[in-house]
Amino acid sequence: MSFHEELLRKTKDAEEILQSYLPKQADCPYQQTVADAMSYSAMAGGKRLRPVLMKECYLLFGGKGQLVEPFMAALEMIHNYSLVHDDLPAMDNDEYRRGKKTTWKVYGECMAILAGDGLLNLAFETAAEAFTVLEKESFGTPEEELLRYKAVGRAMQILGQKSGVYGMLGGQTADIEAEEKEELTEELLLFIHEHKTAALMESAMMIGAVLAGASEADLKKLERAASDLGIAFQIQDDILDCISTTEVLGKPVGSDEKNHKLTYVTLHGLEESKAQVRELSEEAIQILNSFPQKNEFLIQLVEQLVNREK
Ligand code: GRG
Repeated sequence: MSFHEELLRKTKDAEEILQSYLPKQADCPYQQTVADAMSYSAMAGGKRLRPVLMKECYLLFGGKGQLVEPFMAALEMIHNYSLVHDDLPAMDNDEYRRGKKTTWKVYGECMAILAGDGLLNLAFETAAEAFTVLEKESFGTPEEELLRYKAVGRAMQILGQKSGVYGMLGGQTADIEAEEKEELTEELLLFIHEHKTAALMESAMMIGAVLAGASEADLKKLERAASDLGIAFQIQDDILDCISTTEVLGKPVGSDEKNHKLTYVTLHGLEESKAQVRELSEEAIQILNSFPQKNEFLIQLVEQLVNREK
């Protein structure tokens, strides 16, 4: 099977797992509209990159069975909540995402706010389902079982930390306030990329590893690789905003320039930005290759992400 066929299969698997945890019609007698808005945004396409990355890190550290699945769905819910809220008139005021109307354009602002809140809450309810998996699957001796319970607790901590005030939400705050600033320093730009974008990649890769039983030392290394990957991914996003087309990206291009937004590209130019993407992705791959365990698909995925065209 080629890399692209394998990626397609893994993306589809991640999507099916996500769908299985979305609200059920029978459970939503008077809240069907918000449940529909949640499903609309979660199932509107998307690369499903974070759950796929999580599963590959789970496999890298020898993870087996379904323990990782509730967390794959949970992280994708958090990612989708952030996009729903980011598109709102009070934030980026965007009408299109992934080639479709944004959630607030279809369901109105109130429902879009509630749909984002709903996805964020459902994410933690879903992650807690990992405890149900633990009750059903056998993970060896009582001591090994206890370690798995602890790992699920640690994974929930990472999930909250990397998406909240110390992670993505913190990055979004700094990004919004940076729009009012005359000058954007390199330090602030890095803080924004590291928190707004890289934190969820770190969450994905660290949770996959921790659930498979990786040590704290390995988690630290993986956090660095994911940070490199996340920053490279964001710089590539800024590059694509300059050089791609609306048809390819499924959203307006040139928005950074239109909104007078300072990015790595406006700060350093296209060529240096491309070189930085290469350098960061090489470091991420070097870290991944330093583990005794190997996952060739994961390495190819990292290469593909930073060279992506949409
Ligand atoms: C509202 C708390 C809060 C945060 C919003 C995610 C975000 C923060 C803003 C969206 C805009 C943006 C450029 C974020 C940087 C991360 C990024 C490139 C997100 C898009 O991720 P993809 O390309 O999206 O994986 P798909 O559509 O493939 O799921």
